[in-house]
Amino acid sequence: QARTAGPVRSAASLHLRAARVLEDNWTGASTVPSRGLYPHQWSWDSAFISIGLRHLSPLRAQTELDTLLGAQWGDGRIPHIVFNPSVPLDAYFPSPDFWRSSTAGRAAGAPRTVQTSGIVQPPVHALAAWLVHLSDPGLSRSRGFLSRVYPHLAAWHRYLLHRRDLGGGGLVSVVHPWEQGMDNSPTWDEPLSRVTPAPARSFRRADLDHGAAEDRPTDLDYGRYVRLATDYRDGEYADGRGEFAVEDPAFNALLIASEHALARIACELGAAGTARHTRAERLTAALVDRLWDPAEGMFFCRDVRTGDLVPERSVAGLIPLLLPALPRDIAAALVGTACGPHFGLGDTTRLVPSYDLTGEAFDPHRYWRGPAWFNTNWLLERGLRLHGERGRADALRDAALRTADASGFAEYVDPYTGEACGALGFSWTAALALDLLH
Ligand code: 9YW
Repeated sequence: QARTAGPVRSAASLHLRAARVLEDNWTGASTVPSRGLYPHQWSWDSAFISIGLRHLSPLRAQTELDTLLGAQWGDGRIPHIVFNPSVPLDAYFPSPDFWRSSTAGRAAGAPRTVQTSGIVQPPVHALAAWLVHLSDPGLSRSRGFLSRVYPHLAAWHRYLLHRRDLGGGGLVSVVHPWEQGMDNSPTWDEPLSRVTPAPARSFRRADLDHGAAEDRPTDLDYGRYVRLATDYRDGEYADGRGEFAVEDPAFNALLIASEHALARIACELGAAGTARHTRAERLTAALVDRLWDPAEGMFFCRDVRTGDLVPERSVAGLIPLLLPALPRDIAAALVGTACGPHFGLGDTTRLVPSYDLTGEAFDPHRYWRGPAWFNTNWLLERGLRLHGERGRADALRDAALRTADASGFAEYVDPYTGEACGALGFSWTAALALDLLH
């Protein structure tokens, strides 16, 4: 892919610093998102991390994904956390004794030897596996990487498409805000308001030991997260019963992008990929049909329990720009919205914020309620490039590289100033910066 040389002053030193972050966060078989705050393996983090690791060590990138897939459940779900048994229980909440995967998850086929959570995260994995393969096809073939991961990834997509089509329109629903990955996005405020929070004294938040309370979700949010997860666990992780079910455009777009990647993987393995490409196109049509709002020029979440679209503008509603089969007029409208007053791309913001700059709930420092994140900006950079917006893609790439570097590879940043928020030395920030450098 041709890219103009970036104006980052020293690409070599940025490369070294990003590599050091990933080195420090490597545990021997996988990478923690952040040493203090998130001391286990997270699902979509690992996918993004492997996309950067492939530029340092394709072998380590393969291992990252192999380790995650080793914790897959019998029903095909890839858990959002794989717990490291040597980390003390109180280092992260909710810990393995909360999820109780090996007992409560038995019916759903949770592994016996490793402890995991019971919810999922966005399916970036097949896309990551394909990109990891491309970084060193010789090594990948000699180690049978794609033939090993393919059945796991196919089962993962099957789980989502068959067990999680809770709205009946062909799209996948998330059953917890943590599943979509943007934990406290204002999008969840309305659907979460119906959930009775677990009492604050019934759990202890470990995140506040590491992050500033004003940058993190509130206690009320946490009470509701805990209630939803407890109910899911107590129902033995069976799908379709919970109070919370939402079709999210980013989660579904990532599934579709990964389905296209799985088609390429099938071809590489000597099978036909056509059926998967066709399915990805059908899913793209369903996404447009169910979640596109032509008047607003972006995608919205659908609350499956009420049937209504949730009228909050989140960066999740721009992520479908990633899709190759998106109609041209929709891609153009998304670019217009990204560059308009709500997200300020190329205008008022350095990086695309996680939430509407003009929204009532906007807060430039609070987690997914305004700050800019590097994974979403990486996805948008790809989408812009895919749809021929090379100038904008180059500018966004340069801004992401500068901001990643200047912020010490922060977890998220103030979208206007680039000021670091959350943890520093955050793995996917370093990994995706490495990918943008190459
Ligand atoms: C938490 C690890 C995870 C990310 C999520 C992010 C946060 C975990 O951290 O959730 O305890 O709040 O929201 O997307 O995968 O980096």
